[in-house]
Amino acid sequence: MNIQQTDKTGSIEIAGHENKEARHPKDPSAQSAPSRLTRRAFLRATAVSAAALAVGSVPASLAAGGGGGGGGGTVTRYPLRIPLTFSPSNYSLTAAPGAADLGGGKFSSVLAYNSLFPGPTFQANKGDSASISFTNGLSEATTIHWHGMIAPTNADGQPQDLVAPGGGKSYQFPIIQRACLNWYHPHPHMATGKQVVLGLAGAFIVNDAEEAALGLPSGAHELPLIVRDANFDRAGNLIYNPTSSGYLAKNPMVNGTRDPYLNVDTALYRFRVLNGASARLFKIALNNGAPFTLIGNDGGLLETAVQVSQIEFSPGERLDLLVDFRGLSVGTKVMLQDLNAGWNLLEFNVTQGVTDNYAIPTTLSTITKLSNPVTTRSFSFDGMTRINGKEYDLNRIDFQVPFGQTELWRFTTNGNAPHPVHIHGASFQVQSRTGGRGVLFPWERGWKDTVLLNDRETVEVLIRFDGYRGRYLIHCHKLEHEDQGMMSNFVVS
Ligand SMILES: [Cu+2]
Repeated sequence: MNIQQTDKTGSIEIAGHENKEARHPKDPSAQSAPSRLTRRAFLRATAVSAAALAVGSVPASLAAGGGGGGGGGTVTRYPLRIPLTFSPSNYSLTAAPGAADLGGGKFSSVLAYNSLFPGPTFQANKGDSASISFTNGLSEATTIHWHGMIAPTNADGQPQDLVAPGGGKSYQFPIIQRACLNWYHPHPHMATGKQVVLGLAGAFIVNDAEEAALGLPSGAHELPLIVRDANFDRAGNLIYNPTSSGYLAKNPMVNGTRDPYLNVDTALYRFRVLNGASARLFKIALNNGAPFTLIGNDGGLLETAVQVSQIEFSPGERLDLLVDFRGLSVGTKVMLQDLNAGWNLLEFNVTQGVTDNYAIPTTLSTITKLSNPVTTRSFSFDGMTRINGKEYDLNRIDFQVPFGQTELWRFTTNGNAPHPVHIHGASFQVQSRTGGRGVLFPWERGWKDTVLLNDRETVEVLIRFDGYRGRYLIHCHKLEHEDQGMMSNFVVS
């Protein structure tokens, strides 16, 4: 099969071409995370490379993995990086500038957790505890938000709880939720997009007994796939050059690898997929027309497996997919594609014949439906900067939510979508979508913490906060909208 590389097509023009500063960052202090930056200054100050965020002479360090050649059509492909996996119990994590091989053996400056790009994958069981000792080796403040984890306010990594440059914080929380793929990333107001895009993100997998009993593909047949886009300067360093409407970059990356391939067996694989982009919607499909078997999403397993041939998902959303290579002969190549941009994301090379008779269970889980909401709240995602007419204020609490009661939350927009709506502190169940696409999709069943609100749409969800009392956030997960103020504090009490 002759795969045509298409990653230069379908990309969206970045206005402003602000990356001169990024190539020659003269004044790193000008790039530091300001707490009182205006929106105009946000755009002016954010064209930046990772090198600009070095503290003094923090040495660049080398990311694991990568390198080597690889076959595959007309484009040189590189082995997909598989992030290393660790327990989050008594783990030390440092954010700092580093260097990563994005494929091909050439190192690019990035921001990295423990010199890994993407960051280490955490894996824990329900009932375990996370205890992470964090050190900020950046030249600006940051936090770590555990996206999808139900964590108490003081461990949720909110913008109010900044960790200063050179400082540290202990993030401790019990793992109280069902099995799912979550992730972690910075959440400092007005600097989240920059820090995430320059490299600070990693997967956090929760397992439980219900999932284990299904005997799903595991070991070498279970992999996280963090899909995102990226822009580079002439030297190949990752840069952040957003516009106010979003960072839509010109190159796809999976697990921090450009043009990746993965050698696979004739087996069933489980891929835990995260849209780790700042603003881009991906519409994934396999180029051989085979469907994915969708078994889960943000909040874990669905009730039943469903076959889908295309899935469009937004920043922050996760998918749990089974891909069946069992009927294919050794030598076959299958491409995971993004139909929105016309990109080839990841090439699967079937290289080894094995016997795999695993039968996908028809019933995966039982999900208790939320019902009978006591309150309805409406949230209008206005422009690129406001919710219900207000820009984010760190110190303002916009509403109070009673603990343990089911509410209906309604999301509307008057333009500038997509707005991926994300809520901290609880998962929700999507009830309806009217206007716009007008339907709910199979990957929106079950439990979610991020839902795509697209043009002209109204989306309703049921939500109940039964983890913790305390301050949480609702915000747009297009990181440029979030950084410009499309975020709101509330208190569960
Ligand atoms: Cu938005």
